[in-house]
Formats: sequence, structure tokens, C-alpha cells
Amino acid sequence: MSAQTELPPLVSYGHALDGDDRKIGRLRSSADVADDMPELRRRLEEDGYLYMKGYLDRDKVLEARRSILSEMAEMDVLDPAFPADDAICKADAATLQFMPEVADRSDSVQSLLYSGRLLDFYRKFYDEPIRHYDFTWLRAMGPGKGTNPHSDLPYMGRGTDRHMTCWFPYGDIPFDLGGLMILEGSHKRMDLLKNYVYRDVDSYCENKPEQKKRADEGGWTFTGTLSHNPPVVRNKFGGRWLTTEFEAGDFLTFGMFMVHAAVDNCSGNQFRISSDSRYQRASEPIDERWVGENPAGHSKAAKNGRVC
Ligand SMILES: O=C(O)CCC(=O)C(=O)O
Ligand SMILES: [Fe+2]
Repeated sequence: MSAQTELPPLVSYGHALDGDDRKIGRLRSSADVADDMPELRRRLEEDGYLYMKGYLDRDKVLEARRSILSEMAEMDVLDPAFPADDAICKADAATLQFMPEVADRSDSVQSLLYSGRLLDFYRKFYDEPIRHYDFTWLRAMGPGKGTNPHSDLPYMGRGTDRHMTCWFPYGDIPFDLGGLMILEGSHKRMDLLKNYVYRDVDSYCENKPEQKKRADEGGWTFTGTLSHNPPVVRNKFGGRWLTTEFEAGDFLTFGMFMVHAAVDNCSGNQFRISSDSRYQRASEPIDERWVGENPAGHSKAAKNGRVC
């Protein structure tokens, strides 16, 4: 017999998620074993993610939030009728404000993500010298559709595949603001992932004129999306979509194969602010698109043509 979840009704990429508790549930917090690295490694292997509730200093996270929002106020994407800290969208602002340069300029964001307690966490977790990408995916997600289901490897698979994503909320994220969700057990479904996850979003067939033209313009030849329909993906993979109400000070970390997506932002007028950053063993090869002073990212310079 199945029961209904205790979570409120949630929508992802425009699709209502099934409330059956075999299909949706809550992320498990690993805060109780935060210093037990062998147990955290075991959980990452088994569950594919670690949800570190309250691991970071809430006040420092809120300070970083303020520094992001003061830049957003200058970018004129916030409604000036409200305090900047409320992150209320201006009516005509684009739904997604993707702001890597704001992350680069903010000392408080840099220090939270790339020094101190978070960096120490990855150092202890890997138990050897580590490095991180220099590029930071800082996002303000406005009301509307969130992020569709994908794994991260197609976007960052030119080095190792054993690096980790850190998803980091700047502020509290109740359900209606649309936090991240992960698909339970999907990281082990290589039968379903193998034809998807090793495809690099910046590689293209240079003998196909349409693809070559798009790559020459620096456009996408493959968006890296696994699906536009979270309930259908769940039915295919099994497992549950797992999410929670995040709070400032939490982070969620997972590997390159884990299928994840976001709950839609149904707040009506508020931005959800978060970043994703990446960490790996220093001894392993790194994806050059994401390191250095001015990382190439998915630009034209990063496109990789081959005959296929
Ligand atoms: O924040 C989001 O909506 C997407 C984040 C994501 O895909 C990631 O952290 O890898
Ligand atoms: Fe992702």
C-alpha cells in the first residue's frame, strides 16, 4: 500500500509531481554525521548525495546574500518598492539571472565557497589535496519554470568524473521558492545513463553543416537536458524525487551522474538565489573550460568538432 507524501503539492518544469510517497520524499540530512568522513563517503556512494543541513554559518550566508542582492539592485532587476533583501523581481526582469561575474566580485561569496569550512569539508572528504573550478554558477531564479532534469557530467566531463557539485542556497528556500531536487538512486542507473551522460555539450559533428554553423556561433549543439518531464523521468528510473525546505547555512553535494532538477518557483514575485560550484582531487585531470582567469565555459572557444 502506498501513502500520500507529507510534502505539499510540488510542480517541476511545469509538471505536477505525483504525491505518492514511493515517488517523492524528503532529502535525508547528514548533519548528525558531519564529522564522520567514512560514514559520509559511504552515504555518498550509496545515496549519491549528502545534504549538510546547517553546516555553514547562517550569518555569513546572509551577508553573502546581501552582497548579491545589492548588485542585483544595481542591475535593475529588483522591484525598488521592496527592500533589496526581499529579492522581489521587477516585473519585466528576465526569469533567470545568471551571474557568474557577481560571484567573482563578491568577497563574501568567494570566501564561503572557496575557503574555510566548505573547502575543509571537501579536503577531509577526499582526504587529499583538492582544487575547485574558478567558475561559479550563481543563479537568481525568478517565478516560473525551474531547471529540467539533467546530470552535470555533460557540462563538465573533460577532466575527471569524480568531482562534486555543491548546491548552495543564499537564504531560506521554502517549497514555493523552488529548491533543488535529486532523483533517488539515479546515479547508479548506468543502464539508463550511459548513452546520455558521456555526451559533451560542447562537442559537435563538424561534418554536419547545421551543427557546425551553430558551434561556430558559440551556440548549443546539445543542451545537456535529459528530459523536460520530471514525472516521466521518475517513472523510467524508479526511485523518488527528493527535496526539502532549504535554509541559509545548508548545502547539498552530489556527484556527476546524479540526475537532478529544480522545483518550480511558485512564489509569484521572488527570486530564488543559489550557486553551484565544483570540487575535485588536485591529482585528477580538470576540465579546462572552468578554470583560469577567464574560463572559456561553453563559449565558441570551448567547442570541439569531430567527424561523426
Ligand atoms: O539551481 C538550479 O536550478 C540548478 C542547479 C544545478 O543544476 C546544479 O547545481 O548542478
Ligand atoms: Fe546541475
